[in-house]
Amino acid sequence: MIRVFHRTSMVFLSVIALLAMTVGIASAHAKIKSSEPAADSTVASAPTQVKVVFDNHDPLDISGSSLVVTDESGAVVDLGDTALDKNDADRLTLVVSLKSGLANGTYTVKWTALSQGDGSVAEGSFKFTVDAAAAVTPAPAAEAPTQLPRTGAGDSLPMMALFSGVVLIGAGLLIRSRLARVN
Ligand SMILES: [Cu+2]
Repeated sequence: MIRVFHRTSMVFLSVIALLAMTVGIASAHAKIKSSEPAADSTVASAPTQVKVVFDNHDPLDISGSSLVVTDESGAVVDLGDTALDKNDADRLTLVVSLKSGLANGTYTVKWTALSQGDGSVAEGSFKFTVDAAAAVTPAPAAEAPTQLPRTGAGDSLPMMALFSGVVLIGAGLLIRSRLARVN
């Protein structure tokens, strides 16, 4: 009886331990530490690459790791050359090149990170926005002329007319007095 109980409790404890380990490992799988462009950021010029630095228990295995960047229509805008950043000795940084001259808009970076240690795969996504100032300026500038004269001229025209009238009357009086003097 004691032996059976012992065995059962060992199995029970093993299951609990396994569950705890699984949960522990799951929460420690690769996650983003930082990125360029940063998640949810807006950049003023089109980036030429996306770099993602991961926080993970082991180096990343490039065979199962990738960055895929898509535009708002879902079209892929990266060059499919995801690689480990050679400058990161920890092998926790992925880099992918982007097509040149990306248009203004919001882009999605979908990442997949395969861990060398336990072969676990983590994935997720984040967005960044390209908003070049030059492409934004013309819109508000085009609206301005249609509104300015209406309100501005409406107030200043009567004043201008009044001022012109005063000047004309003044000039007329001056000319009349001069003519009167001559005669
Ligand atoms: Cu893991």
